[in-house]
Amino acid sequence: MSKGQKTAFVTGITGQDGSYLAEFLLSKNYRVYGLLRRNSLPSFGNVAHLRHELDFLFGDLADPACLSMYISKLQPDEIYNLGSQSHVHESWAQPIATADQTGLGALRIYEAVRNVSPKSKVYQASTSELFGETKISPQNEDTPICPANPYAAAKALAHFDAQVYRKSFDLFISTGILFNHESPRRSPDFVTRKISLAVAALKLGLKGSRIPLGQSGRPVISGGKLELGNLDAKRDWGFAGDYVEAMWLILQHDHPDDFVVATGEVHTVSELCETAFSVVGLDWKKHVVVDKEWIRPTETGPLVGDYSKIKKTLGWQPKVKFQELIEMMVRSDLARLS
Ligand code: GDR
Repeated sequence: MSKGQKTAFVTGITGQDGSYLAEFLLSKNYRVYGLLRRNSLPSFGNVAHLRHELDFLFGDLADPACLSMYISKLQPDEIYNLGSQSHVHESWAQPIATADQTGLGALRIYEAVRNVSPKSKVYQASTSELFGETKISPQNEDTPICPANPYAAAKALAHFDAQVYRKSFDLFISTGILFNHESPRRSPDFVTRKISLAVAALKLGLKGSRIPLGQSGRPVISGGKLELGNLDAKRDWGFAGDYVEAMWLILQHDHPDDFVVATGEVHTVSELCETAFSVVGLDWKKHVVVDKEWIRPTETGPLVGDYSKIKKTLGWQPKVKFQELIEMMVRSDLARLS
């Protein structure tokens, strides 16, 4: 390790955010250690292209002993806790695993930091889902936290404990309350990527086994139709590549705090469909049907963030706009599937 080089320990490194953050930190000359769950075959997910530049450590957010061992050994300057069961819909099917990974996983990191590396700064990935069915719009750092699904309840534990540990033990634990953030690396379990893959498959006229798999491992189109849930849901969609810079800035601040990271723009799922289909000149209404299976027991939102605090304090603002983001995703899937 070169003199003065900073070290970062990242959980969730193989995910969308982990991969953009790893690229960002490497560009700033960090030594980056990523926690990787052991599989029978190595699986590097979104960081396969960086596997020679990153240091991987086999472990699990479920295991406090391994977290403590790594954090004690590395004494990392910065820890980014991005690992979680991050799918809202799935959290009703896996409420206990979600609480364990998403809620207790964060607490295990805070405990390890408190006990063996109190100088490490911690970034905790909080979420707009904390605001649940709020009537306040836009939401900011003072909007009441009111979870409406098991995922958000687990994230609320992690969020509140970040504040509790910060105050009780004088630790540098900050949170970024990130609104939806997407990219071509997004898993097809999430609505933006499910749509961009379906649009590309429809435009290219893919049939049978050439149709890519989407949510829950099912083909993204069936009988020429894209099956979606709530088309009226309202979200604030930004670009993941912009948001990882916010994570880093949050840890460069002179004290730990909570920051909303968002674009301040709200769109419905219908508008998202319209935008994505229009990139390839198709009429979304001819291809989208509602399937009750994807409708959630409770819906959150309208979720739209007020990012004025991070703009004023850290000078961060989003660069990629909604239209550009969706176009980027559709074009990337067209190229990938062609
Ligand atoms: P979200 O993202 O739950 O907001 O959480 P997702 O893309 O899953 O849903 C966004 C909205 O689209 C509606 N929707 C559908 N969603 C999916 N996945 N599939 C569908 O077919 C579909 N049809 C309509 C949903 O009801 C919802 O309103 C994401 C995750 O990344 C979280 O981990 C993160 O914390 C938040 O964003 C901020």
